[in-house]
Amino acid sequence: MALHAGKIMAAGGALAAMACAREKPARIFPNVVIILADDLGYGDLGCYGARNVNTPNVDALAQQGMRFTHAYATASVSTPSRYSLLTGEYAWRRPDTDIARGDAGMIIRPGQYTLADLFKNEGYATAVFGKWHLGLGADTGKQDWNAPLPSGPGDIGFDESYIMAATGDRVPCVFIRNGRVVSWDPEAPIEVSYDEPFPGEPLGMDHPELIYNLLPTPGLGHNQTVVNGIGRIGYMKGGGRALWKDEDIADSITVHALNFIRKNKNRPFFIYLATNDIHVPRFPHQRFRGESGMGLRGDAIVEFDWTVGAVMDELEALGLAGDTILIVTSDNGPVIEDGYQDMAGELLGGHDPAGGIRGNKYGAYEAGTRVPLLVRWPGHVAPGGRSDALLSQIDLFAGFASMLGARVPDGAAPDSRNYLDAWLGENPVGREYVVEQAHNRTLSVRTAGWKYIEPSRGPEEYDWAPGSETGYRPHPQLFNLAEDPQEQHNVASDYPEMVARLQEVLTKERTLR
Ligand code: NG6
Ligand code: CA
Repeated sequence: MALHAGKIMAAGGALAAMACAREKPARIFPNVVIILADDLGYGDLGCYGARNVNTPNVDALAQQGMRFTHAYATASVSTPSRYSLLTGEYAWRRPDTDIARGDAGMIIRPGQYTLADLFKNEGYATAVFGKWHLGLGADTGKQDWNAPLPSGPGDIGFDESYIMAATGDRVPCVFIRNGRVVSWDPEAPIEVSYDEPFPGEPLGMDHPELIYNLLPTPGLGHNQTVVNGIGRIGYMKGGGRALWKDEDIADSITVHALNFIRKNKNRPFFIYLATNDIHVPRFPHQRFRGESGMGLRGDAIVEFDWTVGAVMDELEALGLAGDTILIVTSDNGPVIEDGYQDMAGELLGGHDPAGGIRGNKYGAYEAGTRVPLLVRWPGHVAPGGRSDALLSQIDLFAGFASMLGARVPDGAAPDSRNYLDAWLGENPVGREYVVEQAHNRTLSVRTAGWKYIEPSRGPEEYDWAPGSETGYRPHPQLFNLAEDPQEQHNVASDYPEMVARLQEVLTKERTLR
């Protein structure tokens, strides 16, 4: 194993001294870049069988690294998925980790030990760019967006942040850099509410003439405040020149990440690059329009691929590719109709965003949480390989802690397990099981051969996500994935012992601690 000696020296005497003091010569400090797509499905990339869209950069990454076929996000929606990735704790252990409003207070508490803390404490420069969706400030709805926010990513281990507070379809529609609104406009102070509209401020529902870029789907919200000719969830006043232009979001996130890489090229860095692509509103830059033949959703995939390529090129240009673990994955599965009239379904042309498995974002079936996942680390991860090991994103924490030889505080990352060998392609098995969470907190367990979905009350389809299935049933569901990879035949009554065993796994996980 090549020691990242240059990085150790450059990171400062303290780090080098620490490494010596602990007499652990095998400690290595590669850069780590996690590129997390939003709502990118298991089948949405060329190297996972996508049709009608080319993703040459991600496909090249697959050629240079390992492509995983059974890697899982922890939840089938964003906030709990990201919470678990960054904290190593199942989001369902806490009541306040569901899809967050744009004015949510900090969900990860400043005192919590995060993946960013882990790297920071080992001497890394740490940063987050892009979609946050984990709350800012102390209290929901109480932020003053015109002043430095009292708490944010900087309080949970990120040296630098350049983020969207929540999602592209939620106010406030501004970027926040290190706790301050970027290009804050004194002429247009910002107010945000998720309770009451601001008197005198026009809303999309009453003023369709303001919506000139992307129409909301009737009945599916996204018709409150209008920004950049697109209706949003939530009420916002002001913003002026600080308001984002959706078509520039990918560029602005990517350029900040590239600058950070350049600035920190001589010391180890950890980057959590959470793209806005391919979440709604899908509104990629003009140069990507028409590139996919699938309309805006496909073009957003092309834009995502461009971001990945830009990072790869920068690492290459700086001679850092060999010293960097680059991971590309997604926060949850795909969705077609998610509230805007972007023709995503009509233009699929035979493309299957779920890549042949059942389900979607929000739901409990496989495609809700089984996501593309690629790992490149030249010299450590064999190029061009495929692994069927069971992986969960919740294990990034323990895996990296082990790689760094780092001690984490008692109680930190309680659900994260060290499967670094599987992540690096050395262990073909990985986890014995993964636990997956659907939007209404229904839990599933997936083993190598079986999938169990616990009984739950909830609609088979949310009326606000037509065409997506939840997988919720009032009775237990068991699928023999070896014979029935598409989860078509519930065999729970044929295998009561397997049902009991997997339910027991969930009961045990729930009662831990
Ligand atoms: C839903 C939104 C959807 C999306 C989702 C969160 C409606 C009708 N739908 O409530 O558009 O924003 O929340 O997606 O409002 S996630 O990927 O961030 O979890
Ligand atoms: Ca998402």
